[in-house]
Amino acid sequence: GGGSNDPRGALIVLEGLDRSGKSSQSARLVSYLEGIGHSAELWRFPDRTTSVGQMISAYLSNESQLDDHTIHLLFSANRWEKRSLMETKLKSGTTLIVDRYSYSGVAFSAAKGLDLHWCKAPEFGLPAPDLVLYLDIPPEKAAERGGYGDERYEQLEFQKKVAECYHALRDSSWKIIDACRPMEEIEKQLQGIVLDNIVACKVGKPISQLWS
Ligand code: FDM
Ligand code: MG
Repeated sequence: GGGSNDPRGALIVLEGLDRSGKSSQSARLVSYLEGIGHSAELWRFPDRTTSVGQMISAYLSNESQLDDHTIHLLFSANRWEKRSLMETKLKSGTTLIVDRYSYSGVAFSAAKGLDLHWCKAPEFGLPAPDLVLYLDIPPEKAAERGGYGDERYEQLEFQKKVAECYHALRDSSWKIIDACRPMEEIEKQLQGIVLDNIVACKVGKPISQLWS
């Protein structure tokens, strides 16, 4: 293994509002893929383990205050600091299932009123996902599920704005998943879509860059 002609892994991102089921479905997907013999890893952004990630975490838990532009750039920096490892893993054949990515970065900042194009700019050149699974749920329904914590952004009125901003980011790599259905039904649907996508990547589709 490891040769440059070996099949690469797929970069698969789950996006959606808080409480849409991203984290549960990401974890289930990785267990499923590993169970059928694929090399797969669960990643998430923000990655709170790095020093940039710790600044982000302090901001989200309201322990620190930051200018909206500053925190936006920190979220982006948190992806850039993981870029080379991301590319290494993909090239070595590992599929990455990523819980939130640049779309969260843009949608949450644009929902505060920052310019959409300004928000997208620092993401230019990051690896583009092969597939974005958008777990679609009305903000009111997500809020009804309970389990919003005390972190910044976990409020219904703000989530409504985030949903609108997500909408503006949809492109051909997106699959809209009805996230109001039972968890097992969604899980089965995602397994099928992801397997097809992994196969497509193995037959030589190159990794592209945001935003394409
Ligand atoms: N979030 C997440 C952003 O505002 N920008 C980003 O780039 C990313 C990746 O951080 F409210 C927001 C989305 C969410 C918060 O995410 C923490 P988790 O998934 O709840 O940890
Ligand atoms: Mg959260």
